Amino acid sequence: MHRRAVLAAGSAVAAGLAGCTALADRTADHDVGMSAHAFRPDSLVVEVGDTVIWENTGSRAHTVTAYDGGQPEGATYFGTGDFESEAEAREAWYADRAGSIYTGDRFEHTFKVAGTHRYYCIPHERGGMIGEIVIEE
Ligand SMILES: [Cu+2]
Repeated sequence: MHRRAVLAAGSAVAAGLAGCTALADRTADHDVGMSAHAFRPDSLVVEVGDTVIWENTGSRAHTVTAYDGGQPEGATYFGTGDFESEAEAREAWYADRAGSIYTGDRFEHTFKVAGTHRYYCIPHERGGMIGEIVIEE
């Protein structure tokens, strides 16, 4: 399984209002990229306390949206946009595409609970754009 240290990403983090940075700031690395309808890799193993950085490396708009029922006990919702739950994120996306990230945009989340965190892209879920982040102790 793919495993790597996550960079400290000082500048990317500081610049990242809501976890997204502008195209011009694409100097740091990312952990999960996005093609037309897939997260790459679709499964990533990191450790508790690690920050995972997604980047839209494709040309379509995507979301990162955690499945409410797909998180380990005690884990909080994560996803693009400023939402508190999967239901809220879905509603906002269907209303006006809120929560979308575009080519070069980033999203990051620091995982504090061990276990498997499942997520998907709202517009491409049916096309199989589903991923998981496995957090090890
Ligand atoms: Cu997508």
